Amino acid sequence: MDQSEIFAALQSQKIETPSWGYGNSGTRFKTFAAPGAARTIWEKVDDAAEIHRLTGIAPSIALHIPWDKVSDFGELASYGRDKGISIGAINPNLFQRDEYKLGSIASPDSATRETAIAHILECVAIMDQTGSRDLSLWFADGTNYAGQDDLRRRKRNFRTALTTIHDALPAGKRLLLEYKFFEPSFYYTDSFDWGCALSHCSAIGPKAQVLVDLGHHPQSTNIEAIVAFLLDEGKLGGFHFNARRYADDDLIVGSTNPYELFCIYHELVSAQSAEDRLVAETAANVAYMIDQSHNIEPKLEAMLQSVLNCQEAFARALLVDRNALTEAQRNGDVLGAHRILNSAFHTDVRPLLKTFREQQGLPVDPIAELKCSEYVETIVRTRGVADASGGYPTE
Ligand code: PSV
Ligand code: MN
Repeated sequence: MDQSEIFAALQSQKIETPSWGYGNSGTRFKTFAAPGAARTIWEKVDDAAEIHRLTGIAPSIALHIPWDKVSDFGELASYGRDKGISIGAINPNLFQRDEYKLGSIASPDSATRETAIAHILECVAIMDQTGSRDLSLWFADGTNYAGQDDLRRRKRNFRTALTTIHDALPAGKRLLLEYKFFEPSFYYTDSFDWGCALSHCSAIGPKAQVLVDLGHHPQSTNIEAIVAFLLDEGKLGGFHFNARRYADDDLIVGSTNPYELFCIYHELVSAQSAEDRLVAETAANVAYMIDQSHNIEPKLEAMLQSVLNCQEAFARALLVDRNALTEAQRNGDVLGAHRILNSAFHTDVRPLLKTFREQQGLPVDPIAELKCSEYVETIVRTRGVADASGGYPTE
């Protein structure tokens, strides 16, 4: 790729930020209130717009319902539009009602399953008002003990509900099914891994695809291999980017896992130019979303750093000498092929990205620009310190 092709690719990159990454959040031990953290979805859209202003590649925000519920979603969409932000994936909340103690769509209780389906269908209606393409589904459903429930019955209920939802989706909309190997259930999870999610998505229809959250795998899982497999099946729908040390830790994407992120982008870049049309189309439609709630990090700086880390990983993947790599692979040159890939990974792309930003009229050093920006000073002054939960009550 020459520089103009690389710049065209960098210009087309998009990363969606999550509404839940802009408000106060914490661990089950403590939520530290961050000065200036967004208190409403309107303020979250403002923050997303600031991240987009600084990077030029974060033009949408994902919503979590009912956390981000408003009386008029059309108004929210037009508020975002005025600021250059569109409403991205809609994430129904299927884990915070008392009824969901034994699960939502896989619950043994049919009334609970109906409640969950009704909530998801409400989210499908919201997608229409916001212009969202993707319904992003994560289920906390599972069991804690062997024998607690009938696993095959749960699987069937899960599949039946997903089919109802899939069939209710208008043309052009997608259902993205997430998986997670444990937590909050510790014995069994109904959508427990990518194979399980793929099997459901293949069975229920063409509008269903798998969503890969980087935090949802056991240690050492080769996530780029999952990505390659799902791309080849035409079933990779999107990502929830983050990084992990132990489990679903919500760390900044690319902080603990820069090589993994690079290898993932490498698979995506090669799929984008695949001869197989299904693979190329699937790669072109992948939704790149961040799923992180920061606890001690400054909110906006953490989100900005996350977007920039994705940009760096993508830029490095664009530098891979694909012809040389293919030849080395065909010749069985094990380490030669490995070195070709790694030489792109080890390239310092910061000068390239600086030139790219200059050319795009974007801030050359987005972190420095944020740190001295009037925006941060204003939100700290006007929003103050919002209530945070999880600590000792104050007198
Ligand atoms: C669950 O760990 C998850 O990754 C799901 O994507 C949720 O939608 C998100 O976190 C926020 O709770
Ligand atoms: Mn997720």
